[in-house]
Amino acid sequence: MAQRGLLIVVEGCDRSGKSTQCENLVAQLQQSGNNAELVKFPDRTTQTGKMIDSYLQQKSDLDDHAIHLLFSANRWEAMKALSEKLNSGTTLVVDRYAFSGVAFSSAKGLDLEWCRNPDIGLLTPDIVLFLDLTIDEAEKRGGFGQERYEKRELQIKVRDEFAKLQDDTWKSVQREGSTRHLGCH
Ligand code: DGP
Ligand code: NA
Ligand code: NA
Repeated sequence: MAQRGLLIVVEGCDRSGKSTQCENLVAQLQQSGNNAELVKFPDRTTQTGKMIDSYLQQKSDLDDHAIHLLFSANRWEAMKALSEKLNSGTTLVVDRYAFSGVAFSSAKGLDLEWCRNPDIGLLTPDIVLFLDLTIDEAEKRGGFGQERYEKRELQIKVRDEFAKLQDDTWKSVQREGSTRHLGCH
């Protein structure tokens, strides 16, 4: 049987450079002979993903709790396929995961523990890479886009919520210009 792949989660605020770093990491893993694939949440292609996409583009409105549960469902529906890939030896680099779920919803004012519950039982990451960047730096890198959460005040709160979530599996990667440490191990 193949050795199980690693579940590597990459988290950060919007404009932290996550997408590029995820692509680089997958390419590096592949070049060094590993089976590796990129996974992105939310997956906007599924039924739940289409509702999430519409909400993020502000084409529809949803109760904060309801959208929180949709984001979680969007992860749950992928678990079987991801589990099979890991078991067959593929390492997965995951662009956003349950930490984003908790950080964004609790930044909007929902109770942190309530936010954690729906994601309990998802595959546990082997490592979480947190790309830290101050919101000032994020804005300098081209500014935020037009989506619902891409606003300075909310992003500042999201970064504070992420700081509450870190544990031993986290490695905080200080992006250029980031001054505040979220716990380097
Ligand atoms: P992205 O496609 O990575 O740009 O993510 C879309 C936006 O949704 C971004 O502002 C982060 C936010 N987001 C990602 N996952 C979740 C989640 O599970 N819950 C909430 N509330 N927001 C999320
Ligand atoms: Na975004
Ligand atoms: Na939400």
